[in-house]
Amino acid sequence: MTNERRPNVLFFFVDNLGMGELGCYGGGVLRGADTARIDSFARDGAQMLNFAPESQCTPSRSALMTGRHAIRSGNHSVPLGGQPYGLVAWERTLADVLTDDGYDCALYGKWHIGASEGRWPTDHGFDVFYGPPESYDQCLWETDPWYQPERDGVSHLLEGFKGQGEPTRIKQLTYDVKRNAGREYVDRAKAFMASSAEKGTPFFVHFNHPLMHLPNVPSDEYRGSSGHGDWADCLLELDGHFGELLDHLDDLGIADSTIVVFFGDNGNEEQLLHRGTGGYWSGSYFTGMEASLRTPCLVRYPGHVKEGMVSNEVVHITDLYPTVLGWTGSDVPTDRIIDGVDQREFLAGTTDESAREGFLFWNGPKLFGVKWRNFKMGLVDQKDFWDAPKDLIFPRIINLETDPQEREPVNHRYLHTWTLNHFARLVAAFEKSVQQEPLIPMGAPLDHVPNAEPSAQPETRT
Ligand SMILES: [Ca+2]
Repeated sequence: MTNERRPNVLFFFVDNLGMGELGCYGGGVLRGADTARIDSFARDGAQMLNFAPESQCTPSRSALMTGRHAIRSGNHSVPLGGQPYGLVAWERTLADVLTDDGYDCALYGKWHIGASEGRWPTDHGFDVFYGPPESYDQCLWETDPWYQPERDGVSHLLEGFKGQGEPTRIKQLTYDVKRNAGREYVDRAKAFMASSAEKGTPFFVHFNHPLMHLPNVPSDEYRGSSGHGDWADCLLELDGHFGELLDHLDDLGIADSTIVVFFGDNGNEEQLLHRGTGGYWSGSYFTGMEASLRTPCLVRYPGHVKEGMVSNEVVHITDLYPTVLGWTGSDVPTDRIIDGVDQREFLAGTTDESAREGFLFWNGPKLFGVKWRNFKMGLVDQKDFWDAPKDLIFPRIINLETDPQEREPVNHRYLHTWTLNHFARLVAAFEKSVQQEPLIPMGAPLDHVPNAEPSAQPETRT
């Protein structure tokens, strides 16, 4: 495929976006913020009601970039306290593949799947990276009376370029820098898209907004904009920044040739001062509850995605990998397990059914359950982030159509135990795939290749 025919790709990836925040998902004015631009965008393409991220920031980002469950890549948990982590060199990210097909690739905002030599975004296909190495909570350090920067370390916003080694420290990641980082990312993304469009080179812009990750405090630009407090101001900021990027595509005359995906990386934040909402669904991120297993996802690609489509079919974040690479005319790697399935026909409206029936879900290294159509098999009881997980003596089967709040341990009228056949089938398929390609352990060396070390397979607790 020649570059003239290849579409651009813009991901607008929102941190910790609960299902109850946006107007098109039953939030909006109920949250004090009319998210009119996002809601209007939803009607221009496909709106997913059952789009599954993974349950934490790092695993979701790993799954999105590789098309593989994070457990396969050793990125199943958010890294804590400087332990080695991240993608091994063997992994092929979306940007690795698109770079080989002539794309300009940029990442703005959080990466969170490697902060050491060989694991930066600029080592995995991105020409440009501007963002923090890890998580935004580090911007709160400087507000903490017990923090001493010379003793405890300092987090920075970084800028990196492909082929130039370690990214450069631009400035300390302070509370005010975090608040206004979205503005910086928008300006940089607009300049990058304009430059590529002018050259006639297709681009992949992976835009990671710093909202709705704590601290959820609006930028100078949006402070007081809603009249309903910080949270609503933040929602208006998201809406405004997304609208600004859409307007930019229009101004460049490339809206029709650009795949735009607006989506979250996981469910709603739970920490008290920055608590989000899963809306219709119960629970928080870092759990196996539906609020953790769903996040908004809107896809627009004129002529390829059905306008006005709204669906409760199961779609998984790994599906974006083969789907986007299908649209860009790129080859999906065949030398490794890819969990994502191609959803192009489903999104085009050619069929009403998703290309997948369900998926396994983990929290950290532990299998928490399996979803299959409107049913869920839970293996662990844990509602919110800080609740202690409890192993269940018998799998809990939930029919999400009759018990969306997941209040009953079992449907006493029907029991639904026949669904265990389907759950067992999905688990068996995963276990078979692990025999074919061992899981990469967390913290594996950069040059680790899974098939070369079959004995390296960690416990999967399945
Ligand atoms: Ca997140």
